[in-house]
Amino acid sequence: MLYKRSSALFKKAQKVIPGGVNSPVRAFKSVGGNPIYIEKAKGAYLYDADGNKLLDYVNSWGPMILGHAYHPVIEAVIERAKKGTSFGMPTQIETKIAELVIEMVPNIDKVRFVNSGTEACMSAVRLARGYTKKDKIIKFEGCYHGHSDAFLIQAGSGAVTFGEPNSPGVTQGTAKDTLLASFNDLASVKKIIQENKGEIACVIVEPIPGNMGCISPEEGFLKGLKELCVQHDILLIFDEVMTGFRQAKGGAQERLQIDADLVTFGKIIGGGLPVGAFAGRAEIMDCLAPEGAVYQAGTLSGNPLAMAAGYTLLKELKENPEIYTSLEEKTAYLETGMRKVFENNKILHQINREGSMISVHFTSDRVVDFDTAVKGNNDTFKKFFHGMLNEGIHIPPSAFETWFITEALTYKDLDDTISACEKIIKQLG
Ligand code: KE4
Repeated sequence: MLYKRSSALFKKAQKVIPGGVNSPVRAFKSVGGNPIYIEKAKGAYLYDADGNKLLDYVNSWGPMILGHAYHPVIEAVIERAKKGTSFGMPTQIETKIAELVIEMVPNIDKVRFVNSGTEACMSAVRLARGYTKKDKIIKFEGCYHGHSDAFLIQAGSGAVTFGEPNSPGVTQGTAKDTLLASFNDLASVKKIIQENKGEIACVIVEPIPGNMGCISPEEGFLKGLKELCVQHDILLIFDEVMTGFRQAKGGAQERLQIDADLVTFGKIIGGGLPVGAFAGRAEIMDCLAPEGAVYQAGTLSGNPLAMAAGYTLLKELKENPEIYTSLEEKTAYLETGMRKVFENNKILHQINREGSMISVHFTSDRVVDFDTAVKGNNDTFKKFFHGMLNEGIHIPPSAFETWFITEALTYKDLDDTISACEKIIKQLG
């Protein structure tokens, strides 16, 4: 594969955009080399600036669950745009998508739309603090909830990619209110609660983390976490920005049969346009302005184009639940195929999978939390990443990311991916 034009475009971008990108993980810092510039995409395929056709396992980091340029979504956006793009006043489409989200997600009464997953998580934490009148929050090492100050305390995703878990610019004043536990380790949560009795507003967690690669919650962990929250009058926030509408139509709450007090969404909910949301039972959500005193706002929140895109995609998912079975089967097929390749070539590996989220780790230890995730051999991952890219397979440019499977993938695409994996692993051997 040639990337001459992408490299030239990247050079040009670096003159006017910090790092040449609008989000760090796109810069390929964790895997080396220059990012690829995408011209267009359709279904499971990307078409880059050098004319390469790439099979996509990033899918805009989750939203493209039914494939790129999904016709009904494109049509909905075109039609909606003809009516104008933004009014700064309420529109019916906002109510329609809110009603649909409430129908799809088991335990929520009300939802507020924002413009990103970061905004959703930041706002949910502020709401939890306002509702409980307590300041401290618990998050888990390696879980990523966006780039709000309170979360950039050993966040996963981009920050881990750069190996600087604490971001400059976050004040000690902020950091002191964010307490760090280890995922899948209830004792670490209990210890923090004991040391901060009566001061903790909420626990925020990715129920199935996707920012350390994909991590499965161990049996009883989330149930135990919920019990601790109930016992100590702490709100449980599920960050479902990745898992929402992906793990099931009702997200991880439905798949894992555990209800959180507040849930955040992003990615799929916007159908590829900038949308985040946070939701919960009315007694909490009604504390938000203008109903209540907890302030939260946004000029483009509930933007009609984004609402139209998100509504159309969610409706497709709700009306075709067999999609989730198909996604599960396709991802399991890919897992089995790659596992066979790694085993046959005696490569130290772990493959983690939950539903249509999957990740590859070059390590002998099971990857169950941040500490075990960082033990992965990043040099091997880099070679794997670039080797797959040269075979036309675009996987996430970081070992600390999950792959996102799209229903647009065919079994031939999956076989091609497994064959590419075999070719690269043999070269690594
Ligand atoms: P955004 O602000 O990027 O829309 O959402 C933040 C966020 C919140 N919660 C979870 C569980 C997330 O995964 C994310 C964002 N995910 C990353 C991928 N690991 C987005 C990619 C990027 O940063 O460019």
